[in-house]
Amino acid sequence: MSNEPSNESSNELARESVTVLGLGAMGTALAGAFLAAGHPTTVWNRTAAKAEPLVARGAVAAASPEAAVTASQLIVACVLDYDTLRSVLAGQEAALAGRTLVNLTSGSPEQAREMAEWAAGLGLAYLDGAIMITPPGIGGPDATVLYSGAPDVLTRHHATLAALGEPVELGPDAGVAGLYDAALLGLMWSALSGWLHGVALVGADGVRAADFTPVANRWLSGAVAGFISRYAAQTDARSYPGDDASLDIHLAAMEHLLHASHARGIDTTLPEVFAGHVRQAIDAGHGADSYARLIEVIEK
Ligand code: FVH
Repeated sequence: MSNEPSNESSNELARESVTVLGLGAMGTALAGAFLAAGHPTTVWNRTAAKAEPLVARGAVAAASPEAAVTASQLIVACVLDYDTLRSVLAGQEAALAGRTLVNLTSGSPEQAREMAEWAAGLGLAYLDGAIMITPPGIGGPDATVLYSGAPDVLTRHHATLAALGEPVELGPDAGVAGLYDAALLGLMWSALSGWLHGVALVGADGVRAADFTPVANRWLSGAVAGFISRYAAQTDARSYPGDDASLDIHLAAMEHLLHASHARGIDTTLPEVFAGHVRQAIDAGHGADSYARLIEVIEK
């Protein structure tokens, strides 16, 4: 019998160790994904009992942040906020030097840049990240994680971090992942509230959300995604030819939506917001331009 390791055990040997700091809903999902991908995983959480289900799956529970930090070269953190992470890492500066911290805690671009500066002072490689999915989706096909910061970190740890979701690299400025996060969440809330407005509107006439939603999703992922791509080019060029649909046409359609909503007693706050933007642009003489013209209203 050969002494050579099988392919499977060589792969096991190749999987790097990782430490996860924070076992809330998200940290637990992250640690679970690393375990599922075969990474030796050390975990630490303020409330130690949350580590137990992961230990049952093969994780090692560290008794202190210091033990967690020294267990792996790669440390992935996901706690409440940046202040919490700084408090967890306080006193670990010597242990952190020479390691890599991937911070998937949500925060502002400014907090990320400050954290990157702090890490640079310690000789700690720092990558900031933003998770664009909820915990049950981690490791699944719709999971995307945005990263920005130390350029070589994602390259070195790509295979490990890919266990969480598709890694998207956004360059060396640690603040950019958080900036995209805020922008994309704004987009998500606009879409969700727009969809709920639609559900309320059709629901008032007896249509179920389950019947409306496939039509809404087809519209969003096809035509609306296409409008966005077209208007991205116009926005960058600061030129908004209204050759597909002018703001005058949009406002007329918005008046129909407002009328239908009023007639059914539905809250009109949301359509009033975008109708307000369109009216401002039309009042400034841009009624023949495309919807992309509103960037100049929004930017002020
Ligand atoms: N859940 C989600 O869908 C979103 C998706 C996008 C990214 N966010 C961000 O992820 C961070 C953690 O979110 P979470 O959902 O895991 O939150 P919780 O389940 O509430 O867990 C919070 C963890 O933070 C620990 N923690 C809180 N305060 C302290 C402290 N003073 N010292 C040490 N640890 C602390 C908490 O520990 P414990 O309460 O279990 O002892 C949890 O581990 C967050 O930035 C989201 O915005 C999630």
